[in-house]
This record gives sequence, structure tokens and C-alpha cells, in this order.
Amino acid sequence: MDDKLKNEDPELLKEFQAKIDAEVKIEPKDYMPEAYRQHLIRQISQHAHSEVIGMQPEGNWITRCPSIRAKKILMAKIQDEGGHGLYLYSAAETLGVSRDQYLKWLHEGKAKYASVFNYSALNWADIGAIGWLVDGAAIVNQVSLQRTSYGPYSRAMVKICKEESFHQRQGYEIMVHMAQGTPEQKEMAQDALNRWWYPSLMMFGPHDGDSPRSSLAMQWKIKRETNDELRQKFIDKTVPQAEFLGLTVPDENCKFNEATGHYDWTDINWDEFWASIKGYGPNNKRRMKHHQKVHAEGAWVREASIAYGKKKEKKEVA
Ligand code: FAQ
Repeated sequence: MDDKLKNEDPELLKEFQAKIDAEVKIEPKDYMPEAYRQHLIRQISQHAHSEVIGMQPEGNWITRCPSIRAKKILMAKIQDEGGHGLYLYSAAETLGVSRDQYLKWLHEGKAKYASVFNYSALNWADIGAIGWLVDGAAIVNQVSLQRTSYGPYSRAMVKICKEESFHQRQGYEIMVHMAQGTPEQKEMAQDALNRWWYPSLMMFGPHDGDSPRSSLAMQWKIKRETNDELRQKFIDKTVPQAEFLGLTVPDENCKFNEATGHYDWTDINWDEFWASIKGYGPNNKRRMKHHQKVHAEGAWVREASIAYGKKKEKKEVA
């Protein structure tokens, strides 16, 4: 038996696994092994942090959109990401940890967020690449998570996926315009693809053999497909989209393999990945500083909302 389960009641564990195997969702008040709860606390809150930190590279471009139409779409998309963070924090709170605590862990560097958001959005083509590739990778992962075993997480994913597919199209539309534009615009689109390709592949996490969290998460159907399975799905889906744009993924080994039915590809630079998730990526410090600053500036909103709630409660009692 896994060491993390040694304090669990074997009978309850058996019933729990039977429920999971029968595809019955686990709800907040149901019995769950502590390791299941801890995995969800970490994964859902880190997912929420990713959505919110992910607003930063795109938010930087709101004032520099090339048209009012593009600006309206980008604002709506970024707002959606904030909303996704909120659904996910709510889902994570059902596990008995407050949102304040989750944010405290983030600010103390104890909680992670997706490494991809440590890269910079240097120009408008990057906004296209983020929507196409980063949201595209997020969808592949999140479609799978719609079937996760924890009810509140699964339900949040259903709503989020509907919005993410609009985000992916928003990005792809920008890439189509750039790739079919002037030679300089096409070059910008290729350059953005070159810089965002590998960070997007990193979103699926380490190889299965190096993923310590995967084994129990797969057994308990928190994760429905492994990191490598999802990454390959994304590659197989995205390379033809690049070809349609007349762009080339920055990997000379990325070719369709008739024997496997999948695209081959050159492995990720894992040193870069681990450095980024340990806080040494190109923008880690900047992203966190910005989040802390904005969170502190927003304190009055939270205080006002609590004060209003108390006032309303008093009136209702009176
Ligand atoms: N970045 O054993 P595993 C979005 C960590 S939302 C940073 O494989 P697990 C929307 C991992 O946490 C994108 N850290 O772990 C948007 C673990 O750390 P710990 C976010 C990573 O949990 C778009 C350690 O490495 N999506 O993009 C990463 O079984 C555009 C070992 O890894 C989600 O969060 C990484 N890429 O699998 C917004 C999806 N990969 O705490 C704005 C939900 C791994 O043990 C603009 N999460 N780590 O020290 C998941 O599916 C999983 O948590 C994985 C990792 C697949 C990310």
C-alpha cells in the first residue's frame, strides 16, 4: 500500500475506490482519503493561480490592440480568465481551505502556477500565439479534466472549457491574419510560434516517469490522461494547424510518423522547465510582485464588501 494511505481505514478506502471505478463523483462532504484531498487542494489552487497570473502577459496588450474590435475581444478573454480563477478558487475552497490561505501560499512561493506565464508577450503576434497555443494546450488538459472524479472541479471545468474554445479561436484568428499579412507580419507570427511552442508543451508537466503525482491521481481519476498522453494529443492537433498557417513548428524532428500515427518531436529542455517552476524563469519575480501589489491595492474592495455584507445581515435580522 502507498505510504500516504497508511492512516486510512481499509474498508472506507475500498468503498471510495469502488465509487471512483463506478464513475460516481466525489462531493465535498463525502469521505475522501487525505492524500486525495491534498492532491486536489494543490492542483485546483495551482490551476486557479495559473488562470489569474495568466492575465498578466495579455493584460499588458489591452492598451496596444490594433483595433477596437481586437481590444473588445481581448478584454473579454482576459476577464474570462479572471472568472475561471474565481470558479476554481471556489471549487478549491470546498476542500476546507480558504481563498486567503491559497493566496498566502502563492505569495510565499509555496504554491505554483503554470510555468508558461513566466514568458513575455513581446508583440501582437504573441497575443495570437498565447490564444492559439497556450489556450489550445489548456483546453486539451481541461477537456480531460471535465471527467475528473471530484464533483466541484469537474463542474467548473465544463463551464471553463466552453469559454476556452473561444479563446483558442481568438488566438488562431490573429495568427491567420498575421500569417496571411505582409512578409513582416508573417515573420512575426513565425517568431511568436518559435518562442511559445516549447513553453506550451511544458504546460503538460514532466514526463510520466518523472511525475510523482500521477500514479495516485490516475488511480483516483483526478487525472484522466497522463501528462505525456495529453501532450501528444496537443502536438497531433496543433502541427496541422501550423501547416495550414504556412508556419513551421521550431523542431526539425517534428514529422508525422506513419507507424505510430503520431507526430515525433524533440524533447523539451527540462532544465529550463524546472528552473521556471522553481522561481527562476524570465518573469517569475515580476509576475509575483505585480500580483502582490494589485492584491494589496484591492484590500479596500474586500473590506467594503465584507462591511456591506455585515450591514445587510444586521438589517435582515432587525
Ligand atoms: N507549470 O507530478 P506532476 C490556462 C509541477 S490554465 C508549473 O506531473 P501533477 C488558462 C506540479 O505542480 C493552465 N508547475 O504534477 C489561461 C508538481 O509540483 P508540486 C493551467 C508544474 O499535478 C490561458 C510538479 O511539477 N492548467 O492556461 C507544471 O500530477 C491563457 C510535478 O508534476 C492547469 O493547471 C507546469 N506546467 O500534474 C490563462 C491544469 N507541470 O506541487 C491565461 C490542471 C507540473 O508537486 C491565458 N493541472 N508542475 O511541487 C494539471 O493538470 C496538473 O496539475 C499538471 C501537473 C499536468 C499541470
